[in-house]
Amino acid sequence: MPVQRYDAIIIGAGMSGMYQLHRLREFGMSVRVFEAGGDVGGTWYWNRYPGARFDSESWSYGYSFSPEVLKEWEWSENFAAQPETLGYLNYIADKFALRRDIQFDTRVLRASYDEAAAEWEVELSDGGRARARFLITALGPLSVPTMPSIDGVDSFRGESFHTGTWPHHPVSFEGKRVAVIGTGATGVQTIQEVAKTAAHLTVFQRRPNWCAPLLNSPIDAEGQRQIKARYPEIFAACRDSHGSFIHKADPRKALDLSPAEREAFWEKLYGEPGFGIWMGNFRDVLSNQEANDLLTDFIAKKIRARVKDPALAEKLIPKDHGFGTRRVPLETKYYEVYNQPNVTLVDLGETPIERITPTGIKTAAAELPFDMIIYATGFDAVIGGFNKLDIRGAGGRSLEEKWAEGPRTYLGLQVAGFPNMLTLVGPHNAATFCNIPRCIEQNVDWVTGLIGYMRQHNYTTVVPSSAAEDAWTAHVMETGERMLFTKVDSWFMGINSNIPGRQKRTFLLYAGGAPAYRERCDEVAAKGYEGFVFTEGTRAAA
Ligand code: NA7
Repeated sequence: MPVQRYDAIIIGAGMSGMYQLHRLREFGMSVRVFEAGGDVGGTWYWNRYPGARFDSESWSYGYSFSPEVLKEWEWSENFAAQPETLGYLNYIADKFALRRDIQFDTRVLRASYDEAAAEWEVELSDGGRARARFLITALGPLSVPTMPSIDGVDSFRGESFHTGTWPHHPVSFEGKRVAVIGTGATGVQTIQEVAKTAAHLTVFQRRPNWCAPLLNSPIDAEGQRQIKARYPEIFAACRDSHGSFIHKADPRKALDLSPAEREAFWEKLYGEPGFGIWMGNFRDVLSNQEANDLLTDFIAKKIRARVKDPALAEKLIPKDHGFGTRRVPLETKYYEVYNQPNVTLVDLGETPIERITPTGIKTAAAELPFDMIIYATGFDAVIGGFNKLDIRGAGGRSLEEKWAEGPRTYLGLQVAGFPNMLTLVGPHNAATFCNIPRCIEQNVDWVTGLIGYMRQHNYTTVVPSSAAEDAWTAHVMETGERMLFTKVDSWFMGINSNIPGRQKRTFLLYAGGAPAYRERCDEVAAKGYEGFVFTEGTRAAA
């Protein structure tokens, strides 16, 4: 097969890859997107599990770049379900005729930098190869599902699915004995849905998470009108908030208030939709242990009030971390599910799983028969997609080896030694801890600006200096240190019990907040891309 040649290769046709393709077309560049899935959508293409939906307000989640899209598209609910989001991304792909530049069902297996030609070459799962000056990774931070490292997983003879690779055909739970392993944000959404129809649902919980009410609702015609009128205000509010959600931290400190004042505020937040209780709380609750303990006690009381069996309630209350220090799953009657006669909780702390058998799951206490096992066991987060790719930079250096002790980047967008590779939503980038499309737009607009600048100046390559990379990495660690979530095991910290070597904490996100991150990116650009090194001239690039 002849080598295909482009100006830029984008890996992934999810929200970031789609928008990057759209923006690079402005330069008249030839761009090719390679996508492992059969269509656009990324996360929303793969995660079709029952109950999958936004925890972001729908109208704060969509792209903001097109006034026409904002006028045309209407979300049916304040927190839309996965089929609607996938429908939205299909509508975007149609509207901007994106598919003609996307090659589906094609996984990039390897990417290597050819220094002499100043080009990237990728090897594709269809046996083809492609070359381009720019390599833009749009891999998604949660795109490599991980199965549990439990003996016998392959031996089960019933139906079994990982939530992140859910089948396209309808799956019925009716009359079935279903097991769900995992109680993260995904497990919680799945459990609520499966409990409605399964003959019996058994939840295998290793560690509970702190969940809070989603309080979803439909959007009526008047609501649609108001949302459309308020879009500029909505996006301005997101721009201004730490995580780009419409929920902005309250400037007061919990510890400065009386218990009655605190409780009243928390009651209000607990009764409101979305992430307000996490992102819109007092400004010290995620950084000060004493403040966090008070909030944690408040949420524990709520759980005790909602679960009828007190012993069961205690099992559902996390004891190893405070509220908000891991990803908060938003729920719709999740705790009430455990009051149903067809639902059982197995606490793996008391009775660990010994193995999966051909007919079910054997714990330390019993052998339980199942018709279906659902693995909601999470992802090789943030760096998993990069490691899977086998990326080789200048001098053949492996990115996985470079990141063996944790990621090192400049602005979470580029890596020293990997010229012209740009990492959308990469590690140490604010987009990883964000109402993600808001930060995706910032990332893509910034990368587009950089490429435009290079074209203007006839620059062939861009790469960060080691000093810039060192300084950014130190800054990421320093901002992380202030937050309680860096003291707790979670995927934020690169912990994955199912992957050898991933038991040591290394901070994968950026905790300085989206506004500060955007300011820093803008400042770097305004100073002629300070910290980046360019080479001039036209080499044999596409
Ligand atoms: P998470 O948040 O990583 O949750 C995975 C869950 O699976 C969690 O409860 C784990 O328990 C559990 N798990 C993982 N491996 C095992 C084994 N071997 N045995 C038992 N239980 C296990 O992934 P999600 O998909 O829920 O959410 C990922 C993100 O997607 C989420 O934050 C949203 O932003 C969207 P643990 O807590 O590690 O003890």
